[in-house]
Amino acid sequence: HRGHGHCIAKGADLKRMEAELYGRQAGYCKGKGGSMHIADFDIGMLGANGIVAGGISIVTGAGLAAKMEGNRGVAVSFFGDGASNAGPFHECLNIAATWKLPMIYVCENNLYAAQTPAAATHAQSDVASRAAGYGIPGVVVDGNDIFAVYQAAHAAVERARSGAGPSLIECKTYRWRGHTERRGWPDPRDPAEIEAWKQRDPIELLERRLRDQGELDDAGRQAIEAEVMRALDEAVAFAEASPLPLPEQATDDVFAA
Ligand SMILES: Cc1ncc(C[n+]2csc(CCOP(=O)(O)OP(=O)(O)O)c2C)c(N)n1
Ligand SMILES: [Mg+2]
Repeated sequence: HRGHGHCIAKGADLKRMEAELYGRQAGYCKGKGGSMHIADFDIGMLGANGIVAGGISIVTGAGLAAKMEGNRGVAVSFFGDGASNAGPFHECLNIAATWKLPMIYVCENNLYAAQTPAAATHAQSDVASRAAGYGIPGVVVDGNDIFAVYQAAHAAVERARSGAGPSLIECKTYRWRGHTERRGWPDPRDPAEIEAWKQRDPIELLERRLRDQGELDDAGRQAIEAEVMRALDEAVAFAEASPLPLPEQATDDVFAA
């Protein structure tokens, strides 16, 4: 589900996203890609990816395209701590640094790759420190603090637009639910650790800060919640009204098998 928030933030259509989750024809991938492969090229969302680290190479290609076209575009790749151990991460950081591509690599480090704790696969706790090996800036930020993320992202966008090249931002965060809730795949994490992170819910942290600053009150909070629920209800109704793909469409849009 890593890509869902990115799609929404980038302006993807909730209705077409929901229809894809339902496996319906009106979905982003006509109901055949599923939750993990939602893409919308029209808004510059190149797609989430079920291949761990696969998206990093695709987005580095977009960074190269932006540089060649000179269009001030900045390509942003989101991936996990597990993905940062895969070859594409290292190959792409190396070439993007060498060619000074307008790129931001955002590692959402939730401390586990599926069920495996990062300490079992990383000799160093900070992925950001790897940036030094490629001669680019690497920063660690509190990924649950939207303002800290915004500041780091702003600096990285400026750097990319100035022609200085890529940055690596490591956002420390957490996944509340297990990687999978399939039977036979128990969640190995300490319940106290999960609880401690729940106390640092990024949405609640934002809400608290906005209330402290007098930017949000109960009525404002309720209005946002009502708007979100309305949009979700509309998306679900849209998805349920769309037909399933037909058997004869099974091989449409399939380029290789
Ligand atoms: C190339 C590849 N290898 C293995 C998998 C199986 N797999 C799915 S999720 C995952 C762990 C990814 O870890 P991380 O990047 O930290 O993402 P998170 O589990 O935190 O969402 C693995 C190995 C895969 N999808 N793709
Ligand atoms: Mg992870």
